[in-house]
Formats: sequence, C-alpha cells, structure tokens
Amino acid sequence: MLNILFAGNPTLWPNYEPALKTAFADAGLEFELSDSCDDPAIVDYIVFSPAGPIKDFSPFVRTKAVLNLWAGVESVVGNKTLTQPLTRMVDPGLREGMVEWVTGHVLRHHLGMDVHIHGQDGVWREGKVPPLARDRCVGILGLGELGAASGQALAGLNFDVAGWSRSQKSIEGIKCFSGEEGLRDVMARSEILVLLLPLTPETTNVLNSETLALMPKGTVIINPGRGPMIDDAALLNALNNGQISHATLDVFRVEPLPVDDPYWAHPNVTVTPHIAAETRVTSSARMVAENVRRAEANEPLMNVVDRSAGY
Ligand code: NDP
Ligand code: OXD
Repeated sequence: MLNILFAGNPTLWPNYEPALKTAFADAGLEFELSDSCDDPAIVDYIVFSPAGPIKDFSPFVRTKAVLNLWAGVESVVGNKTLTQPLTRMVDPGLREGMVEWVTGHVLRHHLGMDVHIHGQDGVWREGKVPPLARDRCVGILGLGELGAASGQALAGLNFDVAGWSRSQKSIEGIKCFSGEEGLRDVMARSEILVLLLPLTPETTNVLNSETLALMPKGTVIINPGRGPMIDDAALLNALNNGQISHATLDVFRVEPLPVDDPYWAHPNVTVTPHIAAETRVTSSARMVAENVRRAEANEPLMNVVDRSAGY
C-alpha cells in the first residue's frame, strides 16, 4: 500500500482528490491518498505545488519522488532539503491552454485589433490592413513543451516563426536558434516576441536594455513565462520611447502585481493575472499517476528536473 500525500494548493484538494484517486486506481496502484499526514516518514510520494504547505522535505525520509503540479520549478528546485527526485508538470491540458493564450495574444497584436475595439468613435479609419501572417516574424524564447507547441501552432497559421533554446533543436515549421548569437538573431527579427523560458539564473533579465535594443522598433513583447526574465525598468523605458509598442504580461516579479505597479497604468501594457495556462486537474492527475506507476515498476520517471540546469 502506497502512502501518497497531496501537498498542493489546499483549495484544489476537493478537485484533485477524486481525479487522483481515479487516476491511481486506473494505473493499477494500491494507495492511501490524503491531504495531511501525521508521520512524514511513511509518505511514499508527494504531489506538490509551491502554493502547498511543504517547505522542508527532510522529514520525508521514505519519499521516492516529489511530483510537482506546476511546469515551473524555480521556487522549489533550489530547496536544499529536497533530496528526492523532482518531476515537473507536462500536461496536455496545460499545453493546450498555453497554445490558445499565446495564439490569441499574438493574433490580437498581429491584426491590430485594439484600434477597432477601442476606436468606436464614428471615425472611418482606412488603411489599417495588417500583413499576412506569413509576412510577420514571431520569436519564441524557449522551445520546450510550451514554446514548441505554441510556435508550431503559430507556424500552422503561417507566421514566420523563429525560436531559441539552450540546445540546438530541429522543429518542423520553426527556425531554430541557440547560443548567444542565436538569441541576437531571434531578437533582431522578431516583431512579436513570446517568452516561454523557465526562470533560472541564466534566463533572469534575458530581456534587458541591451537585448531590447536589438529588436525592430515597435516590437510587441508577450510574457507568459516568468516575471524576472524581464528587467522591468528597461522594458518601461523601451515602452516609453516606442522601441517596444506593447507588452502583454501574465507573470511578474511580485504576484499579485501590486496595485501601484507602473505596469497597471501604462497605456501600452496589458496585465493578465498569471492565467496563461493552468494545470488541468484530470489530465495532470493522469500524468502524476503514470509517474508513480513507473517508479513502482522501476521504470524511469518522466519529466525529471535537472537540478544543475534549474528546470
Ligand atoms: P520546458 O522545460 O519544456 O522548456 C524550456 C525551454 O527553455 C527549453 O527549450 C530549454 O532549452 C529553454 N531554455 C532553458 N534555459 C535556457 C537558456 N539558458 N537559454 C536558452 N534556452 C533555454 O518548459 P515548459 O515549456 O514546460 O515551460 C516553460 C515555462 O513556462 C515554465 O518554466 C514556466 O515558467 C512557464 N509557465 C507559465 C504558465 C503561466 O500560466 N503563465 C503556465 C505554465 C508554465 P532546451 O530545450 O535546450 O532544454
Ligand atoms: C506553472 C504555472 O508553472 O502555472 O505551471 O505558471
């Protein structure tokens, strides 16, 4: 009998309890699932999220894996008490949600929708025909689960998509770049740039005054990745001098974004409240159960975090 502890956001327990029970049973596991435990020493697996109660993993001496419900692991990967294998969330529902959010926001800026949505003032504005997608360069920083899927969806709409990753990739429909030179190449061609990197020391402030200056004047920034990948002062400066025409930001250094943050009031910034993509309960429960099944069968876990890379 496996003891599995749900240590995610407590408000999600009523949804996750039945979904995880179904998924573990379907995976053929014998288990006790609980959202609390009196004795950490008997816990075999932890279903984890940074919004949950566990900050110290050291009492969980028998735990075979910590299964993160989030894709991003920056808030747990450096936890010195975490010695157990850590997996991150790769979930079809999360991926689909991100593809939809990215595609919607890219299309908004590509088509110049705001001019007409906010311009219902009786003025017949002609001459605002957008180029075809095939003539619009979109850049994606990060070509992992979410970046590659979003890039491929945009390529499917004919956008001219280029992407950047740590290792060199070959992905149908996407011009792939890597390395410092590759970053400069992607920045220099992107009229719309989407950030889907994980937050690590290497990706912190990847958008700064130097890299923003490489971009074509009037570029749009879309950030569903993580807030600290942008040097906020540099972005605000670039927005104020027109180097960047708009920023759609879903993630921030401080969340919730404080009410007096300059992003809220900036006319060329759209703030969304970290809703780009959410881990979906049913599909993610299946991913968690599959990993527990694998561990019990001595098969390699899926989506193990590389602690040295930080993602
Ligand atoms: P993956 O780990 O699958 O992909 C990360 C990509 O970034 C990989 O292509 C990786 O390169 C690349 N990368 C990492 N470090 C560097 C670097 N130093 N230089 C260049 N490229 C780098 O992550 P996901 O696609 O699953 O998720 C990406 C991020 O999206 C998450 O970490 C999270 O922060 C964010 N997110 C936001 C959500 C929201 O609602 N706003 C929801 C879910 C996730 P390589 O392929 O070579 O490893
Ligand atoms: C995630 C997120 O990392 O929701 O999963 O941001």
